[in-house]
Amino acid sequence: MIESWRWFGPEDPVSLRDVRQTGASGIVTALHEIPNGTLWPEEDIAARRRMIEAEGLTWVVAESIPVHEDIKTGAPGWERLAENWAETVRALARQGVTTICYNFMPVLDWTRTDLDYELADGATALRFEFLAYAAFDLFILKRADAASDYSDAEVEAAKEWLGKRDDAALNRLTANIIAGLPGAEESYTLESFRARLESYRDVDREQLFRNLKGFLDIVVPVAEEVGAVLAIHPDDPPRSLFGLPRIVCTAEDLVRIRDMHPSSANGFTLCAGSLGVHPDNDIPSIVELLGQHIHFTHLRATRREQDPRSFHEDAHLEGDLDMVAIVRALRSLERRTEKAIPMRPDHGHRILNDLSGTSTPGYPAIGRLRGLSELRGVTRAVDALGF
Ligand code: DNO
Repeated sequence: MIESWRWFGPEDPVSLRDVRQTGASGIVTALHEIPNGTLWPEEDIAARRRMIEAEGLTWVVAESIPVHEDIKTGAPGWERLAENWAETVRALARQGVTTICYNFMPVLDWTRTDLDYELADGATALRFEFLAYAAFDLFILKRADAASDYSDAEVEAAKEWLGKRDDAALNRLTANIIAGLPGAEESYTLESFRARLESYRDVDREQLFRNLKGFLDIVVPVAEEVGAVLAIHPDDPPRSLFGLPRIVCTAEDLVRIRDMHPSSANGFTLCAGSLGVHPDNDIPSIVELLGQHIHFTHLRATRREQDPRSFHEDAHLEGDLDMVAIVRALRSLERRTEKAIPMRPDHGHRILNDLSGTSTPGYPAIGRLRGLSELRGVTRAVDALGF
């Protein structure tokens, strides 16, 4: 595995020098400043690559080239946006960046209700609390069809949850959900969020699958031609939110996407934390199932709570996942394919000096370093013991 680190660009409070000190060698980044749907100029890609190389690091994955909403809804003109996306793949490949992460989540990228959920030891974690989400949906967003998604008891519980929060807490909840978490690239007000949801009125799961297929028909041949590989990221969390369809949630979904284009350029990001929230997802067997279509991995663990629709992010080797089994499956895949997969420790708790400094939600330096070190240890042990 190529030990890698997500870096949000020159504004990231964790510098490239810091990254180097973690022992990681790969950088995962994007030109976050470029609006969705716009071609990334090759000279900007080259400048970013030089900046990374000047620190002795290598840009190993572009995460993400955002997929414009019009491609996901199939709005008029979506083909041109997909062609732009493919042109960005060409430009990245010419600059030596050939692994491309993206997602196909409608409207929102990854979603959490709490970015500073305090754990027993004083560290903080990211959390998705079902009742907070329901309270936002029903009483803050006031989504038209929301009530039909909840039982009477859930509506009551959400109301009670809301009643115990002050304005500051509710504003924070709203911002966490719609203002855009790091890497999400889109940010909404309540008004623009409602309008976006409306644009999916005629897009159900089947239509979204068709729209993904249309997109892949344009971009996979280009990736093949330039020697790049595409790695779709699973939906996080892996279930429908706000009545929107989500199609990258289960092993069945992943196989369906793989079968749209059998070429290995049509591939996946194995995000253990996202897939792990769904109780049916057995991640080591997903690694077997997708095999050479896995081009990138995000390793982190989640823990489902008493209400299993709620979860928080646990330490990298804890939670509901068997991380040792996941690492073993990935190492065995790498041996079979003779290809090293870039891996980044995904997210991390805020611990130690993270708690007093500024950090990007989910991406503190020390919490991630703890994750990386633990994963490095597991990997070395798996190799040394010949598991
Ligand atoms: C969250 C990330 C997501 C992910 C994108 C991939 O931390 O895993 O932002 O990068 O969804 O396109």
